[in-house]
Amino acid sequence: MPIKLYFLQASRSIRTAWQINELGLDYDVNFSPRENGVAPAAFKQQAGGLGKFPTLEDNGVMYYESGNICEYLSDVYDTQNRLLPPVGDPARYKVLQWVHASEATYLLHGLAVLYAKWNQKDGDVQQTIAGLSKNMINDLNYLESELGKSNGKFLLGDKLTAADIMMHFSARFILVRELGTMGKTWPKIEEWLNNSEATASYKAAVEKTGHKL
Ligand SMILES: N[C@@H](CCC(=O)N[C@@H](CS)C(=O)NCC(=O)O)C(=O)O
Repeated sequence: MPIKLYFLQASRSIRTAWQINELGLDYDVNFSPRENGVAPAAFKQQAGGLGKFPTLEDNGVMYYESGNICEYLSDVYDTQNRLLPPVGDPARYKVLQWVHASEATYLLHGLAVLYAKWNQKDGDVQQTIAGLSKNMINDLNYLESELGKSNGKFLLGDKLTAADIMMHFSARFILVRELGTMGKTWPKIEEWLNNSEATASYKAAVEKTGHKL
């Protein structure tokens, strides 16, 4: 049975679809649009766990958390270690640094802004956002400077890695939704996002899933 990807529209699920396409694997997509901005209850129930997406089903086992799914797919299907170097190789931990940062730093800081916009009822929300934007701008400046050190069109050189696959959604989402960016622009980030989106595997993932932010 092929891998099944539970894909919520406009979500991190695109990371998993992109990686599966990059690895050349066969997969089925169980797609759901959002309802009032969130995942429909029945879709959450089907996926189990916390009811968050992406969710991956492979050989009867459910996998959760996009970073965990990324490591699972790499360990099991990336036999040449193209996207994630082997255990013990220092290069692996450079990639994993970004895999973890994509959630634990970039989206942590970006979503803080989104949740303030959605939920703050009293006081000056713009002041809250201005405070939260300090972390966000610092993070994006760091990404910009690391891209400046890359000797290729991807984060860690001229080859796509799991670092790009995980970080792409975080950066694109933060920039498109203007989460604490305070009108600033980051040209190297923009160029890298465009390079990522120009890969055949990313395009195939978008075509297969209908992903749209
Ligand atoms: N840390 C998790 C976050 C998963 C998550 O929160 N996904 C969002 C979409 S990007 C979701 O499923 N939201 C649906 C909802 O809560 O209704 C991961 O990386 O997979």
